[in-house]
Amino acid sequence: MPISSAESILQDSNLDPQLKKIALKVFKSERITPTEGLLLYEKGEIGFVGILANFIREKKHGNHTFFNRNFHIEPTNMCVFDCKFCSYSRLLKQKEDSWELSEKQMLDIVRKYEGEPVTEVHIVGGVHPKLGLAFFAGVLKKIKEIRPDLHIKGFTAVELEYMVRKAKMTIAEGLQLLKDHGLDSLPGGGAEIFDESIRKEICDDKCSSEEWLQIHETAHKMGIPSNATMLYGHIEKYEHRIDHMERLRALQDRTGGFNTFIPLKFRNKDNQMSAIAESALVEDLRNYAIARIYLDNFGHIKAYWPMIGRITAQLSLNFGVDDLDGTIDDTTKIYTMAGSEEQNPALSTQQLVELIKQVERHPIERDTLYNILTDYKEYDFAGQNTATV
Ligand code: V47
Ligand code: SF4
Repeated sequence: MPISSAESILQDSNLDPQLKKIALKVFKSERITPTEGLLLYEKGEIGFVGILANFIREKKHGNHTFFNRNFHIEPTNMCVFDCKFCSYSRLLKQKEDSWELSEKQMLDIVRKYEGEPVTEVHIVGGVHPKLGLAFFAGVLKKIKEIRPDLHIKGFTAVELEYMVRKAKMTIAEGLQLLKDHGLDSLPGGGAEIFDESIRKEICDDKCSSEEWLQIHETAHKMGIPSNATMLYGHIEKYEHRIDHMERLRALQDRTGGFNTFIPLKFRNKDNQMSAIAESALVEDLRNYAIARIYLDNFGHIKAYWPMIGRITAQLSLNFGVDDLDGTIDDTTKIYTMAGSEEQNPALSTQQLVELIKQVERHPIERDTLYNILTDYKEYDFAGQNTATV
């Protein structure tokens, strides 16, 4: 960020003194408190929080904007749980449109990418009453036989808690089994909002906040890194978002095992919370920014472009976001069914790179663990690469 933006904040005599104090802390790389986080939500205008978040983002990553080449496998949309915000689950609701992939169908998806430079498969779906731990361990092993180079990011804490409980194992035993069969990291889903009273309203029957945090802590201690999400823009209040991020920040202090934080904007199509209006773009950008400011110990903030759309994704890069997930194809349905901007999310690497360059950021292909694979600043798609790392 140009120094002048930071200076202009500090020299602004009309700025609320409490906000100025927060700005000073941010410029000195000091951690803000929960009360200060709440103040940012309540009083921090978009331009103000944007300058602070961009300062942190550029201090950590300069202009680099990360993405990876991944694909999704969604084994099923049948789910034993009944989250009120979910437009996807089909077991407890109507049964039409339901699917359940066989092992062969999942492996065929992996084979489809033979010879393609994808580096990650993201496996996540509904919590099926019968597809259990042993089944999925077998699938992971076979995926690795086909593509030993592929990083498997699979199963939310919600899926894990259910399958491990059904297998009568401890979380550590279940995770070890999956790790031995090829699981490399956990996605961030299922976190929703940790506040117990809100969780009770929106997803009462699935794993508790405490269980979600414990599963991630156990995974981190076993050398399995993970992501964290927050579902926002429904019935929660700002204080619940701060409480959510506070619990994540505390866990990250203990383990350092989170790769990235992904705010997920509630989408209201075809679910039991459809009467709730979706959050405005300004709120989405403020939320990215405040997350970047609050989660000082998280390396990365991800905007999941298939859900928020390409234009908001571009804007988010000035509000603390440094990662746009990947060049996923149209195999992910959880958001398209909930009314996301992108009805058939697919972007080629070239399109994603151009999207990032259009807003004068520097595209970097990463692997799941944020190792740099290719620098696209000077990349020539028609000829050869002129600047690989
Ligand atoms: O936990 C469900 C969310 C999550 C809706 O780790 C909804 O890289 C908005 O976790 N409106 C699953 N959100 C997806 C997920 C994820 C996505 C992308 C990247 C990663 C990662 C993880 O989807 C659920 C829930 O919070 N969700 N319904 C909805 N109506
Ligand atoms: Fe099931 Fe996940 Fe939908 Fe909840 S959000 S009903 S756990 S698929």
